[in-house]
Amino acid sequence: MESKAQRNVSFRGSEDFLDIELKEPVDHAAGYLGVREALKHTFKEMGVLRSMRSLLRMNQKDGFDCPSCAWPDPEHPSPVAEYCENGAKALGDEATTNHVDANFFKKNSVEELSLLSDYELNKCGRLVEPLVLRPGSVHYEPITWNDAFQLIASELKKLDHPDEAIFYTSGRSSNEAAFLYGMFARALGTNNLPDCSNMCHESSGVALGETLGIGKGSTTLEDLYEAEVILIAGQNPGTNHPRMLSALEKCKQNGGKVISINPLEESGLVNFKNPQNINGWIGGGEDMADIHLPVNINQDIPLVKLILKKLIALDQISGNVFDHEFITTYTQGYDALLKDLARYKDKELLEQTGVSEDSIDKTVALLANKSKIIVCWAMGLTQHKNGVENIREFVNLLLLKGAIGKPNTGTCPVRGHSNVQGDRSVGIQHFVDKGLNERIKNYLGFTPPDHEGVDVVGSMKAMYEGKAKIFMCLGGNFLMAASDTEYTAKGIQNCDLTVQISTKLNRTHLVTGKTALILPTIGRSEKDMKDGKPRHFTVENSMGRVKQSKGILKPASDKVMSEPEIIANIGRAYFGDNHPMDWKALGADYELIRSQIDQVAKGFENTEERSQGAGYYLPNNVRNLDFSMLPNGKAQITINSLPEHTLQKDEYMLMTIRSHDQFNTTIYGLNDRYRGVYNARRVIFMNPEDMKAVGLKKLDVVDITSTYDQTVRTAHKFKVIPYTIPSGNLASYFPETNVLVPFNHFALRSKTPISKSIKVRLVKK
Ligand SMILES: Nc1nc2c(c(=O)[nH]1)N[C@H]1C(S)=C(S)[C@@H](COP(=O)(O)OP(=O)(O)OC[C@H]3O[C@@H](n4cnc5c(=O)[nH]c(N)nc54)[C@H](O)[C@@H]3O)O[C@H]1N2
Ligand SMILES: Nc1nc2c(c(=O)[nH]1)N[C@H]1C(S)=C(S)[C@@H](COP(=O)(O)OP(=O)(O)OC[C@H]3O[C@@H](n4cnc5c(=O)[nH]c(N)nc54)[C@H](O)[C@@H]3O)O[C@H]1N2
Ligand code: SF4
Ligand SMILES: [Mo]
Repeated sequence: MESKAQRNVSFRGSEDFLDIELKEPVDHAAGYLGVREALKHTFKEMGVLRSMRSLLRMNQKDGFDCPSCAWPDPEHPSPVAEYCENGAKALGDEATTNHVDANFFKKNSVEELSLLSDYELNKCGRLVEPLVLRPGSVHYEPITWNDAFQLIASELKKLDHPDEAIFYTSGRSSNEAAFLYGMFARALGTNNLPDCSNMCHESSGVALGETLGIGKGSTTLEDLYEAEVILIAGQNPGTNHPRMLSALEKCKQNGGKVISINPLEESGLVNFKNPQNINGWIGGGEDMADIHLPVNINQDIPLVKLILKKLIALDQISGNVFDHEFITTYTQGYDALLKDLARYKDKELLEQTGVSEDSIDKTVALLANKSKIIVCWAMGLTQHKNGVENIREFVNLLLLKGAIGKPNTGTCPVRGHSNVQGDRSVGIQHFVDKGLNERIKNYLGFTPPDHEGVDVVGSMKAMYEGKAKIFMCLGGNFLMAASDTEYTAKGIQNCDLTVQISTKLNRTHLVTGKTALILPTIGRSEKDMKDGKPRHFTVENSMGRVKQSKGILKPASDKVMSEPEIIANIGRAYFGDNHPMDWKALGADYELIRSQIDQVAKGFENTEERSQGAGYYLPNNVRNLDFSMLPNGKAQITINSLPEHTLQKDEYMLMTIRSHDQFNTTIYGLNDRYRGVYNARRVIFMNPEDMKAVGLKKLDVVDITSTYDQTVRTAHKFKVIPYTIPSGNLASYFPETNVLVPFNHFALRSKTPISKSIKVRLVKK
């Protein structure tokens, strides 16, 4: 069912070109330039004094957790600076002194604002008071908090079924807020709890759950320091997890080797200057990757298969390349895997990878002799049709080498948002967990629904088909993050009510349901006061450690409210004061929320005390080599087929990636320093030989089209940039290219959209 846009809003914003400038990509990450860039941005956004004061408290024991990525802090943080360039940018972005208030919306209609680019929208600043967009109106206007809560409650009461409401979460929320949110949805009667991780590491969760019995990674930060080999597949740490480079540096100083598996030679992996030590300021820096394997997009499975085949051949001679005792004791499926691998021809696998045999042989020689191996990965593995299989194939490698559950070994899915892992741990999930439901019944006193809810892809479809009427978002920018932007926009516009609990203005505030609410919230870096006392909340990092975070800055305005309080108020407005969950008390007292988390969420215990200081690790069965929850009580070696990768003669494989100047849909700036691109985002990176073959020249303008199920989708006007990328592969930025990702093509089982392998054509303008 298609619906007419109720307001004349743009889904994409400005598509104009600015004065693009190209330079050589930088050959090293961080160092002096990184720090200078970060401080420049942060000073401009939030002033010098506030910046210095808050940066010193970021990632420190009595301070606040960096709002950017989920990379863990060391147990003993450096007292001077425990942050990176992008952490500082995230802080500056959140704590900006630019504000958007009711007056701003009085002057600017949503139709006018929608013509701005995502970069310009974010620059407008912090949302500082609750606002409502009434049916038919094009201007947001002020609303009191109480009226906003009553409006939500009355709309929810009109629903025929609780499944007509959808509750999205982005991974920046605290454990406390996410817990209340998840329990509110369940108390209402729905598991419609889509989450940004559905678009992110869901493939990792599924693959690791199937093979190792837990959807999380098994390594700790300290494990990386003394690993012998770290493989980094489909991840760009120099931009997205910059402090990971310090851990890699430590590993290398201890004699470890780093192998990068990536179609691109990403900056931080080539050369890294650590701004925290003197060599990093003035010296030549470290060469991070000892071996770089420039694999074709989505050809990691053939690559790992070939590595395994070569290791098997060596093992058959020496008998000690694989850990046979480990394989017999802890795994099942070894013989079946050997049999399956024998079906493949080395030469065909090699051709598919696009990598030189010499560098694969070097990798094999390195892996053959080592046992302390860690695999790190991110979106380059998860966002493909075969995302789950990609990860299972790397797990095979680890299991054969016995590199699981022992010190300095294991799986390291590097998470995105700072608390995306915690949100899932405290109950943001659309599927039914019987154990969780039992505990909710026993400890919280209500019966949660026992039917599955919708994930991100399911939400898009439900809204498009008019099956969902209320769409609420705890953070994030659903419209620009989800695939198939125009489809998603139509879906959102079908809703009666959309509610955004947010810090910064974004396009999901402009493309809305008939009625829309903006509920502005306190940021990570800001003080959360109650009765004159500051409150803290808890987060879980990428390696499963739970710790406290306490903001230090004055909130953006006295009209913003904390996330837990907003949710508790909605709970109270809907359920009143006679509900088994005491919403009023929960909104006021986070300690009470934490005690409920301890009772209901798996592995949490005595959080109030244990989350102090460096915090505590949640239980992880892999670290104890306990696979009792899996078939025959063993870790599963799996058989994974080769990815489907047929391209028509004029087609290319496109990956949608992040620039150095963005956090997901939040565009901090228009430069991608590490890739040498300045003042532009509508660019497409292309192999120079491929350009020559089709007569394209540097900075030529093309439309990018994708055709799936006879539907042609177009991303308009991109400038071509010659770049070191394997032939047949293209790269472009997300979210500008999300219009190309079909809503109904996603990873099998995890349903993560195929954002890293889109078949496209280029049409010269
Ligand atoms: N500064 C900053 N930090 C961030 C974010 C941000 O936007 N900005 N986002 C956060 C979030 S939510 C996430 S999920 C993470 C994302 O962190 P990343 O996953 O590092 O982010 P992407 O830019 O999507 O990069 C994917 C990498 O995979 C490579 N790649 C793509 N396809 C393939 C493939 O088929 N095989 C292999 N081997 N490699 C491939 C790309 O070249 C690229 O280097 O970062 C988090 N941290
Ligand atoms: N094509 C393509 N699409 C992708 C990806 C890709 O690589 N390619 N990556 C996917 C991935 S990995 C992810 S995680 C998603 C990201 O999807 P989302 O999490 O939905 O998007 P973000 O851009 O992180 O959300 C930014 C907004 O969050 C709000 N916000 C920021 N901080 C806070 C806070 O503390 N509290 C609250 N309540 N709100 C806050 C601000 O209003 C800001 O505008 O995108 C996915 N989409
Ligand atoms: S690595 Fe990630 S968490 Fe650490 S300071 Fe940088 S952006 Fe923040
Ligand atoms: Mo993510």
